[in-house]
Amino acid sequence: MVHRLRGLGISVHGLEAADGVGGTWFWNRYPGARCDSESYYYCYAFSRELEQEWDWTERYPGQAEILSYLEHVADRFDLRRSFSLSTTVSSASWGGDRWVIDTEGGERWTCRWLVTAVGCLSSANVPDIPGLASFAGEWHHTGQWPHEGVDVTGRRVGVVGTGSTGIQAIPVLAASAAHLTVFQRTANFSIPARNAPLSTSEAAGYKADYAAIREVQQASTNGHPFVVSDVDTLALPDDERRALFQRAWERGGLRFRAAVRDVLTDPAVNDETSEFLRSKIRSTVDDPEVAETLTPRDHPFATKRPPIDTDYFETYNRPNVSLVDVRADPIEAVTRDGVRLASGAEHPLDVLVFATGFDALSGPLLRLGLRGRDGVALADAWAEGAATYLGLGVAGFPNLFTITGPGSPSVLTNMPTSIEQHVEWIADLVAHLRAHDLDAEPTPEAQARWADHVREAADATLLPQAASSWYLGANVPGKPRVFLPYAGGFARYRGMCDAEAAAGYPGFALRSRRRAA
Ligand code: NA7
Repeated sequence: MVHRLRGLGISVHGLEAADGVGGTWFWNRYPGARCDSESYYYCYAFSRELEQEWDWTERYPGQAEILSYLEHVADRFDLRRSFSLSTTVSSASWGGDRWVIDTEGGERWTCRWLVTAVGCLSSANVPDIPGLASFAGEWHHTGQWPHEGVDVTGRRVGVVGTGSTGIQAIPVLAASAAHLTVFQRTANFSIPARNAPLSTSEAAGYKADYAAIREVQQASTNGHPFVVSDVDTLALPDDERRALFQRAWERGGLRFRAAVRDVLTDPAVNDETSEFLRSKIRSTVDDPEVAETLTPRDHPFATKRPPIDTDYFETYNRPNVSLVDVRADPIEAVTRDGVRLASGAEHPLDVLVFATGFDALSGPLLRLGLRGRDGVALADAWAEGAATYLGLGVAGFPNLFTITGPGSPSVLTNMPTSIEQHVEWIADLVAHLRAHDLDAEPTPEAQARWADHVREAADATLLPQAASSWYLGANVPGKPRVFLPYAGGFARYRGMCDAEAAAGYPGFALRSRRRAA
């Protein structure tokens, strides 16, 4: 965004809480942290030179490699001089013709346009468990992992949470801990990632093919360069359907879903797929009771963010790993020595890891302390749940634009693809506002129509069936239940954003600054 606005000759400055660039990949340094998108497309597409000069080393990039890439981008485009690091925004208020931004360090900034790039998964959700302060060992949330690392060698480690993060961290922690106890609330589906080094010829092939790869991404449902299979899975004889699932399983990763048409819209297709994945858990995990506890039965496959893994289910065959079902026997307290369950069972621990996720999508925006027209707080405007127009702006908050905000495809897509689409769109709008000396904010009517459409798009899929999903805000106690990302597909969404711009932004109230002055 900074690079793009600079290119338009607009004075731009970035405020960043961390003391380095990298966002998610700056903070999430837990063991096993790795991207679920493949490296050749989990990257920027705006610079052909950048695409050609950067060499990824693995099929899925690890945290350290993505962080180096982002540092490289910051240097290559000379972006650091436009950022204040270690600068946390404490509040941002619309002052009638500009935003006034205060930081925790006592600085004040003003600007005409405020663009948020706070990420969808940056507000850590640490469960409020009684007694945590009394724990004599060390505890960490995976999204705030110490930079110096945590040596678990020979120690008793507990992990709470089996989402994408827990599923990545558990096998790596188990390899060095004396004992690992996994506290599972909801059993999860997971597909093997099949990570591997990227060969020189594969990498060269991708580089030669980038134009076509980007085209497929732009035309896709979720920003990945996969073409969804047109095979009618249910029409296949049982053995052929199983062979199709097996081939997709062997290929691994998020591509699995592209092999199964209608998996998120047709309950019968989803049932078949879910059952195949359950059979894989049974055939991988030696102890049938442990396998049963690990088997998801309360939500259809992919209605919660579907993790991909390296040896996740295999890890439960290790003698130093135990699984505790905290849905059956909830965590009652953290004690000085470990975790106590409702039944009274005690699990002594030296290190407790919270892989408990985030106050997703709306949480990072609410933490900014935004106040719009008439001093209305975003927290009040969103008391019934996050509401935006196109996920790009909020009624009552003039000249505020939200990169991958709630109501946009964001977390249902390959994030760099969605981020770049928003950056381009916001830059065009800002250029338009500058050229015509206008302020802009979504109209309440456009925002209400969009909320209906976001709900309809989710309801046309099986996604709302996962009752405990963070897509719905269900993971954070007291958070209003609203389906947050836009499930209507990336290409369709991009088309609607383009149409909005081409029509002169009819969903926005555009007010002349001259008249206001
Ligand atoms: P997720 O996907 O929100 O997973 C969090 C996990 O922690 C999930 O298994 C939760 O169970 C569990 N959890 C949360 N709170 C508790 C409490 N209080 N007690 C027990 N268990 C709990 O977060 P991740 O970090 O794994 O992944 C987030 C995204 O980051 C990921 O999808 C990628 O896009 C990157 P639940 O399912 O809610 O019952």
